[in-house]
Amino acid sequence: MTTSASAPLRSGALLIGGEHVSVSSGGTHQHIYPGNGRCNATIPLAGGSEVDAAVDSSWDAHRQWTSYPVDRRRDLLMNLADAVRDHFTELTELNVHDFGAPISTAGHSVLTEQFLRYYAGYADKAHGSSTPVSGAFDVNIIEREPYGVVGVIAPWNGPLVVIGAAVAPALAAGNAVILKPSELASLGPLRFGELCLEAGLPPGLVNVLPAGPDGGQALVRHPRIGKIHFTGGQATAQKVLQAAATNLTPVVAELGGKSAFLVFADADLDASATIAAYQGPIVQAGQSCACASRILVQASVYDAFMDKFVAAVHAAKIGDPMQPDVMFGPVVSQDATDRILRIIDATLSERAGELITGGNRLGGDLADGYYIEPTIFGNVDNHSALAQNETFGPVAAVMPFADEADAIRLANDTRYGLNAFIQTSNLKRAHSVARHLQAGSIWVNRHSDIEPQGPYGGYKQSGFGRTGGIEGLHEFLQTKNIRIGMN
Ligand code: TXE
Repeated sequence: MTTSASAPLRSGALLIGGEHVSVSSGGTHQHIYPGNGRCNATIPLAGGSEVDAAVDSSWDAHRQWTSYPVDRRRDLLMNLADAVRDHFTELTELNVHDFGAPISTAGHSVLTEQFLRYYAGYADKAHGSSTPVSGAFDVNIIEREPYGVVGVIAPWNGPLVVIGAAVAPALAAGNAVILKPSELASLGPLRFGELCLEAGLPPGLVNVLPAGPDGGQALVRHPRIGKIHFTGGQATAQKVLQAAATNLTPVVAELGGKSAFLVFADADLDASATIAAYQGPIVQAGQSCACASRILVQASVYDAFMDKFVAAVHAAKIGDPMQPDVMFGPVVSQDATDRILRIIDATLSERAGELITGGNRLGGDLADGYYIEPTIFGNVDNHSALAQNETFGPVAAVMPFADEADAIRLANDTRYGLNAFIQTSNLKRAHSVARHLQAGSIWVNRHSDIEPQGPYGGYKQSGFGRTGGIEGLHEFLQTKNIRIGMN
């Protein structure tokens, strides 16, 4: 079976100053559709010269943007939210074409719209304050000012989410944005850039520069970039921070995780199994920063939970991401396929866990796509590579714990700290355990659900800085203190 979305060949582009650029100095990327392994787009990649042009264009647009009254900026961001809403179907399908997310869970632009509306509301409220000072008649004013031009580097697995979480607050704070999507997922971001123009934002206020590592480095190193907002993996974040050191450019880092999903004996095991399946190997085939990749189960209910968990994972329909009833789709690329199968093989050869289900690449009708069976390992050693490294694929590591203290110890025994999940009917325990978990976002009796109202970000090596909430706005404002002598 070839997937029904044997995606039509599209041409990508850069968007600089409101103009499409299809010939660039960074080469091109032949984009492969993960559902059938065939090229569905040719993407021009930005190099240093396109970054320079985008920076010039962005500073011009920033000056124009900050000349607008704040209520006009607010209204234009609301217009953009309306445009995103009105193009939901198109943006969802572009998500599928970009990285093979099943269309049933690819409606990320709903979040883009939510973040745009939330931060539009701040556009005319991102104010400073004043404070009394020792000189009785002096005036002391605390201003909050935009950086000017900021760079937003997005991962392939959720560019529209990152656009909402980072581009929306940056614009509301008065900045212009150079958005660098991953070369693996730039069709949706490019369409977003076009919608910015259609909504009436100044050309160049949101420039879209698909690029690989070289273009990304050129952006980070550029001396006229005020701040970098990076979302991606730890290894890349280290390269970004090294490049940012060139000009001491501040960075926000939203990175990966190895999130623990705790199931206590008093939890609703049916609900816990369903949430763990969804949050673990199923959604986006485990390719989510919020993936519950370590499932810790109280020993007394371990077997009962495992039976339910396996059944819930097997209940997810596997197939063509464009089919609305499909819940489980391909991983993003051949490289990802090879990397994940290596992790499975190493776990087996090291005897780091018992293979309960899965472990193979799917063939037959799906052989042309990058499909790996949802895989569960049981009784996993928490010090194993499987338990300590982000797999970013459909592989769950399940292990037992004795009691609350043991659960907290195991959950925190990781270099990451992005999310943690607690399943229990005892909310005193939930609150106490949540206080002891070293993670930026704790979810109790539910799956993760990023919303603009709650700040999201990592502890430890899952990053620093926050998206969402007033914290997310302040990431794009600098503080200036002005004291006026009046004596
Ligand atoms: O990341 P990569 P991917 C994390 C997720 C996983 C990773 C997957 O946990 O670790 O993102 O996304 C660009 N200089 N999150 O594979 O490879 C690259 O082109 C500058 C966490 O895309 O790190 C892409 O645009 N840029 C998140 C971006 O960096 C460089 C939620 C990320 O690439 C570069 C979603 C370089 N040297 C995913 N090399 C959260 N915490 O919210 C590559 N890039």
